[in-house]
Amino acid sequence: VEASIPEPQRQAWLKHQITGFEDKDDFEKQVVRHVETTLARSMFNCDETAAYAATSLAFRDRLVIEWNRTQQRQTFADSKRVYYLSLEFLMGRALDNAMLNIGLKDVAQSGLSDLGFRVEDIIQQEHDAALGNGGLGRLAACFLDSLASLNYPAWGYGLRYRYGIFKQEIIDGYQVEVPDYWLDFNPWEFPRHDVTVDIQFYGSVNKTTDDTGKITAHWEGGDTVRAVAYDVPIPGFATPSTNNLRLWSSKAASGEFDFQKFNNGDYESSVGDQQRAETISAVLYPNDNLDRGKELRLKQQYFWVAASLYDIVRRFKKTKRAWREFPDQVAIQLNDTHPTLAIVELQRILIDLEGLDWDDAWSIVQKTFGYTNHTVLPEALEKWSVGLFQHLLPRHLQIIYDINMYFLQFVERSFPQDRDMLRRVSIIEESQPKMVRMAYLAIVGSHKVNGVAELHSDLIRTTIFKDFVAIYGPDKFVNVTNGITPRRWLHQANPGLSDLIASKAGGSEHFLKDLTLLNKIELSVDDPAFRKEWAAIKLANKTRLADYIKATTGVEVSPKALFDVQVKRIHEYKRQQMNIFGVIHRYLTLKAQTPAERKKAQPRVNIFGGKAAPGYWMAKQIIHLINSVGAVVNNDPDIGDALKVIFLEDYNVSKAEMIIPASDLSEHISTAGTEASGTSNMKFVLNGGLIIGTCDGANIEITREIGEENIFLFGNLAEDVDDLRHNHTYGGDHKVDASLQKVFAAIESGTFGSAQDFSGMITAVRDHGDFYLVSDDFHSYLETQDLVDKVYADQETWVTKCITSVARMGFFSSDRCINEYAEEIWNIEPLKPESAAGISKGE
Ligand code: GP0
Repeated sequence: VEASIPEPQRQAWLKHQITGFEDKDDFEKQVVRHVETTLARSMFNCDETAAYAATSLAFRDRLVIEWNRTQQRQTFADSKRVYYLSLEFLMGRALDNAMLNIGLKDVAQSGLSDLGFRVEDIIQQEHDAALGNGGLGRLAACFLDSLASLNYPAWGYGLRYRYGIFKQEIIDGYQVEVPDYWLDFNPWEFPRHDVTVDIQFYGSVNKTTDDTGKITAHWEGGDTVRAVAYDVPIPGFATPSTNNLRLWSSKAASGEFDFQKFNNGDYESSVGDQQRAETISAVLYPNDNLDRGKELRLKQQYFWVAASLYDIVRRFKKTKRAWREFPDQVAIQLNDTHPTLAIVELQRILIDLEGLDWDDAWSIVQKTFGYTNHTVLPEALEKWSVGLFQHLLPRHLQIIYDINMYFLQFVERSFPQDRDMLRRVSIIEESQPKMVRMAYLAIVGSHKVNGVAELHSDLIRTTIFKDFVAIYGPDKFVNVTNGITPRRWLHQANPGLSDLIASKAGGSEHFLKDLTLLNKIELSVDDPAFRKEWAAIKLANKTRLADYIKATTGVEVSPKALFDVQVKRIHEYKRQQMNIFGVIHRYLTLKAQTPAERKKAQPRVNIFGGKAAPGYWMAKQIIHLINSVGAVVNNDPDIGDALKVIFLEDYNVSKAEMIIPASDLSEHISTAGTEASGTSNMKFVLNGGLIIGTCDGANIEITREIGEENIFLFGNLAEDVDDLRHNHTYGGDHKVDASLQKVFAAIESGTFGSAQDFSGMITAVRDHGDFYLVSDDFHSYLETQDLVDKVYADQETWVTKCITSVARMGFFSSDRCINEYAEEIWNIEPLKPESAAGISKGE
């Protein structure tokens, strides 16, 4: 390509090679230029919003230059790429991350100060990019950071929702949802109006036979919607590599209007078509760990998957390679079953459009895909009705039936004696109505299936996917324990602690790229100066959070109290109800004490945060109870600083960055066997907080790494859950724990407002089988919380546990996790820029 450009023109281009700013003076110049030309403002009306915009644009200029180079480098090297398909990317803010990853935050800080601004205030101007619900979406964002930081040739593909996860307001103690329109000003995306794909829906299938007798299917008619690419640059840390996140936006295929209709005077309906098309990428579905089976959701999935595959195939075709080499050039990872249609779509492209034989095509498909499972909860496993498929994607349904037929023939040959096997593993569930089981389709079409923590991977092998292990053998099912990026979750969120660690662990450029270097700080665990600084940093982080609590809720909390935090989506399986029942128990205990006894109690602040899915009635009831308990406890003069209960509104990524570093104790208390991994558990420990948790998800591996003396584990084990549940229903004398009964009595006597408002939470435990084992675990939970108080009272011991834990957290970097995917699933290599050190110089 480059050779085709004539020499004089080449010289002209090269002479004017663009570079980003390098130093403070340069930075200021770029900011002023953007204020005056891009924003058409001046020093007289440059407010913080404008300063944020101009600063972002100055950084964006730098990113774009490296991003172009990275893409060129990857194209020239013709290296294998990985494509991470995720319906959710919970990115949070971009500016602070860009400053730190590029390594020029200091420059920006002093430059902004010269111009009259504080960098912290400017960073706060940015709206979170909240295109995700919870752990699954944030994991995808951490993965993008690691992929770029490790120089892997990788793209993310997702949807550009006009509305991300709703904004949560708490009004009179109840959650109210407000739309999150976040695109008013977004400097981090580049619309690519020239990169579009027309996506087909509905219609019908015709088959034709050629002279040789070969049958070809043609999908015809129906509606067309246009996908437009929006690109978001993803900077690596301490490397020039800058990857791409491509998000698709929908619009009417005919452009602005259907001119036919418009000219016929049917203006309204021509605008209506436009709006219908735009609906596809309008809004993120706000459910976490729940499948709702809505038609628009399936439309979103196909729209996104078809546009992404068209793009990937187009890129591959430019290399002029043979189709069988496709899996040597392309790895596609399916983040949960949401993109499973990609399997069917690639098979369709290969057989219907490219004319490959079924078997050749299918072998390419299987080698290309990997599937990550994120949950064993049955209500979260995706199924779509055959009728809906037939209507929306008739050709895809035929291909699914064929995939299933060949698969079942294979199973029948291997297990001729097990007749029930075919019914159990069929991709089509023979229910009323018939359903397509997406997880089964994903397994059949992938070469590797992974769980996200050891316990979870064991559970999928022995429970929900047991038959498939028998069919394919154990090697297809692997574990890749989740990880988090230490750049955002330590360096950015907790600069004080990051700097202190860096002083012992070889500098931040080193330990943030090789998190196992954290172990160096264990040598300083007894160093009084180090310990003092450590404690001071925690106190400063808690003071910052206390100020925020005061400003947003009006409640005054003491930064000296033990901060006990549970922030995550509200879900019965995550058991915020158990936490608030425990808080009520503590309140009742304090009330029964004399003032002198109360003085001796460990003061605590219980902090909650998290969104409930708008249709999740029980989760909303839990939020309401937390707020109602807070209203009573926080205003009870008997209690004072001994106990405060806070619900922080609208928990999101940027709030997590403030809350997590301020925690002493965080709660990860899901019913054993239900939380696939959890990732905030890792963030809290990395920031010098201890955790109270069940033997579930990654808590188990955290315990193995940091030592069981450094974690507060309690509760029943996953292997006992089924028996306990069975006993609740059939055991006869199922009795609610005595302390919990007292809590229920207090609620029912109206201590926290109308008892009726909370009756669902009580009957779930007392009368409806206590599916989540709240009563079974309650006693051990309370005992363990008492133990926490005892240990916390001895601050020397506490700090030792914190430092030791952080020192042993190296394993949980998403860099380790991405390297495992690269080696065991994708078979890709990093593509290092020539001088990875010269981050501000490019190559
Ligand atoms: C799993 F199935 N997760 C789902 C889902 O729909 N949404 C979602 O966020 C989460 C798991 O619950 C997790 O255990 C896990 O760490 C995360 O996916 C990433 O693997 C905690 O959030």
